[in-house]
Order: sequence, then structure tokens, then C-alpha cells
Amino acid sequence: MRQIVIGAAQMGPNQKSDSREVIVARMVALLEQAAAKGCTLVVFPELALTTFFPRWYMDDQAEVDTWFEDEMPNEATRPLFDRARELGIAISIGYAEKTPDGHHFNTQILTDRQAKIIGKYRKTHLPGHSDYDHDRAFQHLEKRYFEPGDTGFPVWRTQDAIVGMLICNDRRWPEAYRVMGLQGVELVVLGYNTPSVNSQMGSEGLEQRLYHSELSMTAAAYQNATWVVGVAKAGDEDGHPLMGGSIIVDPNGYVVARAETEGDELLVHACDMDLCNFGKETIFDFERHRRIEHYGLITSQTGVVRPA
Ligand code: CDT
Repeated sequence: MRQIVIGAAQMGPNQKSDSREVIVARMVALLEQAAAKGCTLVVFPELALTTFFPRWYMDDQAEVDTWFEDEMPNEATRPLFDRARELGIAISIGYAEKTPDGHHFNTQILTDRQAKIIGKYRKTHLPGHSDYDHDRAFQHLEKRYFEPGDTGFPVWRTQDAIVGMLICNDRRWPEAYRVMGLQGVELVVLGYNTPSVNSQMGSEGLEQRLYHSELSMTAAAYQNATWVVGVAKAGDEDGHPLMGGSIIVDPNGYVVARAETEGDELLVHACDMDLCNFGKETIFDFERHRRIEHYGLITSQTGVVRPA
């Protein structure tokens, strides 16, 4: 048995006026709870350190940059890294990253149990739009503030497992999981900020939005015989509701833990990485069963081309 006790640290809302220090203190409190339950890995949401700022239209790049981190760890996040090291807990955190040469990414990092960063993933699938959209009930300006990630979908060996990361909208794209599946991934950790309301179809409803989120993660877990841990930042951020629905999914696609609130809430599950073996050796033994001669369109064509 290769067991990792994983904490999915769902976070409640971060208001625009909340300082990084106040937010990090909440994250440390979740980490302490995780330690008491024996976790060796805790996963935090996308853009964990700030409000979901892409809902706000900004013209001034200096203002935009106030939502980004120039280095990690930094002064505000050091208490989290220090406590994680003392407790021997690996962490995965999402944040807005500004690189020394001025690039902007939506990023997630993974540490080892000594709080050393061993992996960095930059969000590939950026939803939303670049310019102010008058037709939406509210804005989703990820394409304005971030560049598409340049990392691809790497995996890392840590805690005797093969681990990969995704960020929010990435969780809806089967290609992303499959690229990691082809590297033997056994655990996909991901954070998200998903508005409770569809800005382009208000009638959609929360139930369907939660269903689509869960469907994406459970299907991918089964089809790649991997654990998936999806962690929300939820609740009302300055009048804009984000849905919860954080889950831990086993390699058969079953949800083994699910958040019940839209606040700070820790889900814990002892995840046995050896549960991935059966699926990987049988129905999803890629080496024996995949037919790559028929998959070319997936990488040669982006959009739909219908027959004449
Ligand atoms: N953060 C993020 O990627 N949210 C998207 C919302 C899509 S609506 C523009 C998501 O897929 O959950």
C-alpha cells in the first residue's frame, strides 16, 4: 500500500480588502487541522492568496500587478511554508505569478515535505475574454491578465507517487489529464474558482454547474486510473458568489470526500496510490489498447471543422 493522507483545503471567500497576511493565517489554520488528521499533503485552491481578481476590469498594469507575486515564497507566504516544513506537510498552492522578465501566469506549485518547491504548473486553458464584455452579467478577464501557461503537463515523483497539477478550467479538458496519464500519473491536484452563476446564461443554475465540475473530474479519474483532488475557493467575494463542491475522487471515479459548505473546510482521505494499478494494467493499459494512428486531429486541429 502506498498511502498519502491528503487534505483538500477548500477556502471560503477572499475579499478585495483582505491582506495576504490575513488570508495566509487562514491557510495556516487549515494546515494545522490537516496535521492533526495525519495529512502529508494539503492542496489549496487556485489564486488562493487573493480575491478572484479577473472579475474586475483594470486598465492600469501597475494596479493589475498588485494581485501578482514576484517570488514564492515571499514575505506574506513565508509563515505558511515555515509551518508546513515544521509539520512535515507538502503543500500545493495556486497564485498569480509575475516572472522576473515580466510574464504573467496563473500558477500552481507543489512542495515536498520540507517545503521545498519541487513542481510548478502554469494554467494552460484560460477561460473568459480579454476586453470588457458588455453582454456578460460580470467579467471573466483571465485572457487579459494571464498568458497561457508554458509548462505543458509535467508530473513529479514525490511521496512514492506520480503527481501532476491542473488549474480550474483545465479540469474540463480530457486532453490535459491524458497527457499526464501517459506519464503514469497517479494523483492530479487542482484548485478552482468557479462562479456560482454562468455570466452568459443566468438560468443555468448552481446544480448543473456543480454537476459539470464533478463530472469532469470523476470521468478523468476513471479514464486515467488516477486520484483527482479538486479544491474550490468558494463563497461570496465582494458580492460575487463562487461555488464550492471540492471533492476527492478515487481511481474508479467515485467521490470519496465532498465539501458541504462554501467556507474554509478541510476534506481528508487516506489515498492508496496502489488503487491506480488495476485500471492502468487492464482496461486503461494505454500501451496495449490506444490507437494513436486515429488521434491525429487532437493535436493538428484546434476548433471544429464540419464536413461540407
Ligand atoms: N477560474 C476558472 O477557470 N473558472 C472557470 C469559469 C469558466 S466561466 C468563464 C471554470 O472553468 O470553472
